[in-house]
Amino acid sequence: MFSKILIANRGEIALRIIRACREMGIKSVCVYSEADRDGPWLEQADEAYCIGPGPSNKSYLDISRVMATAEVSDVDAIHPGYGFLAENAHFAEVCESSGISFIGPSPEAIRLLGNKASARDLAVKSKVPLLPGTKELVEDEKEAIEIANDIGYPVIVKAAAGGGGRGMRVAHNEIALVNGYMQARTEAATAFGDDGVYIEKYLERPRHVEIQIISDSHGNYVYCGERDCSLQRRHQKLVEEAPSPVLTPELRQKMGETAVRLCKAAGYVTAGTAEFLLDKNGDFYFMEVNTRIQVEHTVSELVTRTDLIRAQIMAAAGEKLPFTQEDVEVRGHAIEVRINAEDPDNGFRPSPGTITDLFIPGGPGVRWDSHIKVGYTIPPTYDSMVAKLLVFADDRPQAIARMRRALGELKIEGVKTTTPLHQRIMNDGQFIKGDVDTGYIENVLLAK
Ligand code: MV4
Repeated sequence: MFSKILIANRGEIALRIIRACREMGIKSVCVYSEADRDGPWLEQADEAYCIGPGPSNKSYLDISRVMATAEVSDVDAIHPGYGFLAENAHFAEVCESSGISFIGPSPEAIRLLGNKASARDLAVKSKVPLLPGTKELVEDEKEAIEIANDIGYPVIVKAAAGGGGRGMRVAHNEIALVNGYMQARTEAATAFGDDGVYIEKYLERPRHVEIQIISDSHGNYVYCGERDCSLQRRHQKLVEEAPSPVLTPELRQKMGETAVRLCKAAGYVTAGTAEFLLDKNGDFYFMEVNTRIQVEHTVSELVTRTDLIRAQIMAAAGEKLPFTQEDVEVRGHAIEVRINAEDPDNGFRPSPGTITDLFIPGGPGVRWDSHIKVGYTIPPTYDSMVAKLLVFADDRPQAIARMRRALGELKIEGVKTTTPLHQRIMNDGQFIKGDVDTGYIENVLLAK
């Protein structure tokens, strides 16, 4: 097992990884930027080193600064968390060639699955259900029109190098397609330095259901149930829950086995998430694999009683997973809300600043994953998520009641947060019925 791990991240996920390390008897080393000098998570780490100025490209994304600290502090492994360098195949390669374990997938698996077109190709070969669409990249608008006529409108043009909703254009007719095709290519070239695009049939207002998988280098693959992440705004998730209100045990098993089949075909070892869209008929379609630990991994931890960060570390160290598929049953119901320092009444504008008062919810079935404390100044430099509030209960109605209670206890003064919006969601009739989809927040709740 490793004796020391460097955490190339910040905030709540840095603290989450520190906690796993401490429980495993592993020393933790944090790197941080000048904007994060007062980060409360740094006090919890065994060592912390400033590696540069606030802007991410001069600190958290600067591979040479991260690696120099890894060498000097003599760590065995690096945990990238999510965001920053987590899905950077080159970084994983640099770690490997420096004799430091990257706690994540191999560079080959990141490349294969990170490109949505090659992931789609692998899905076809692995008999994973997909929406009708292209087998190869679409080279010109004439070809785009032919494909769209073939599969029928509406269609969606997606950047192969994109993901998480970036570089997509929906088209309901030929004129929109010709425009969307060019826009998607231009946007992809600028954003990702790769203008490859593919086309798929567009599914209107699906549910977003993703499968958590974890595997080790001994060929053990386990799926840890699903998460329903349909409540999003502009591709930013607001609420995640497990199990999905609409999945049957049969469908869960089918989606789980599908996700495992795909990850096995990719030679994927570590935690990962296969994202699917689910339609009204209960048919599911593969979208993409997120080759990292995700923000909402916590929801799956609660319903499967696993520790996914611990499992990730064990897998990276060459050990066997501490559980098998037979051990992992989904029990009870978990809900997570993301508390962002944003003003929901003003277009979700970031609301950085100093926390002047704080009451953290607790009691039965409540989990608080956050790095904030009174007196801490949330910098404007990074993502606005400041806490994940989770509840766990026997069933969904009790989990919702518990979340209402926990949100009622929560007090964060000094900055605006998404807490009032979450109160509204937990009291919304349609959410309570479980009758929501990916368009719900923008088209229904915020339009009310
Ligand atoms: C789609 C889709 C409808 N049809 N693909 C957005 C994130 C990316 N992973 C896939 N996305 C979508 N792909 C087809 N063929 C609708 C979305 C989508 C969406 C997906 C999940 C959660 C929220 C969403 C919001 C808008 C669009």
